[in-house]
Amino acid sequence: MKTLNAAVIGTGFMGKAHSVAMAVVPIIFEPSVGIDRTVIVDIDEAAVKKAQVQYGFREYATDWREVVNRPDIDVVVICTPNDSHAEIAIAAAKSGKHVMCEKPMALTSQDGEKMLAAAKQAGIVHQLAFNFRHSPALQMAHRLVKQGRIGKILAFRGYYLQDWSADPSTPLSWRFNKAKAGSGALGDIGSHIIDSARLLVGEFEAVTSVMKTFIPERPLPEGRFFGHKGAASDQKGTVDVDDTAITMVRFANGVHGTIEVTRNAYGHHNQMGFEINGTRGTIAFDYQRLNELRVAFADDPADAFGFRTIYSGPNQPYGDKLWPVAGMGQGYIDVKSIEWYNFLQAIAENRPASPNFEDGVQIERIIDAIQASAKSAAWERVA
Ligand code: SOE
Repeated sequence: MKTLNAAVIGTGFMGKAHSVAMAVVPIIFEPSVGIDRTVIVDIDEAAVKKAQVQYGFREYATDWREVVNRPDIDVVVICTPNDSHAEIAIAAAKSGKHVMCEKPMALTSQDGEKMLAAAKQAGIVHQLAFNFRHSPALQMAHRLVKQGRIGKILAFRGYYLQDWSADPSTPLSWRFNKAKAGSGALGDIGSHIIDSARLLVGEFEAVTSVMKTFIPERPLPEGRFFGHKGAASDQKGTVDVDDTAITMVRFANGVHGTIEVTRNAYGHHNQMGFEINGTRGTIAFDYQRLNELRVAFADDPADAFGFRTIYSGPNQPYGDKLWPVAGMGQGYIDVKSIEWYNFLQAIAENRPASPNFEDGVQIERIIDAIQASAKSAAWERVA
């Protein structure tokens, strides 16, 4: 069996998550190609030396440019802040490497289009790390929708609520800086629920939105800081991105929906979810209970009518490879390893991965339309 050599760029939360998934994916899923944790890259030498040992890489490096041009590297995994995604992905594609890129794809849809063009020209396999869509229960929801179990879709009610930035003393990381992040809650977490909405309901036609920054200034971090919480200095800096975006959506197939995102909702730690109402039932998913799907069907018996919970397990896509009994529970790394299995199979079978840079560009266009609508206070069509 062929083994691909991977370079992971970035040692933060996502560098770690991808490294763990790459370590477990061969054991859980037996993909048709292997993956070797060859080199990990970060400009901070102390951090990358530590990560090399902790995450199990053969080598470390501090210059991504050298690494993406190495002939022995097959796959580049981009886990850096958003402003460097385009440059790294384009260089990696030009050098013929397959690319797994963290979300949101880029700072603008124009940058996303350049990444897509480079990937297409090079004929590489490209995937965007919208990991939540791979949650087994969410995949079950997708299957039920496709089977017509809830009839014709009437409405989609989506949300992604977090609370790590609700505290004004949370330091000003790159996630609060437009030049580095592109947008705030909208791109960071809104992109995930937009991805799920496109998967479950279909393409967006037009949006109308309000956006707001609740906390316009934050303390600057003490030292290098990439995380969600951390030490703050006594100097302050300006937040120039949104803390919330509330959007009404008109899908191309006529369905109406709403999407609310914020990182300032105390009590909601990582609550990505949705409810879909159809002519024959309702499906509800909430990532904080990621093994569960709440369903209510019009043909349920009258004496047991209302929501009930079904559990993901061997019955869901890829479930036979995971744990033997429904309700045993899947978690964050199971989902991340499903993402890796999909990517490796796409490479092995020489076919497009999903979701890929085409999806990423369309999500960036939706983000552009949401931002335009928040300015114009009108409905904006999605390009
Ligand atoms: C921060 O809001 C964040 O780390 C996102 O960037 C991730 O995409 C999400 O998985 C968890 O929260």
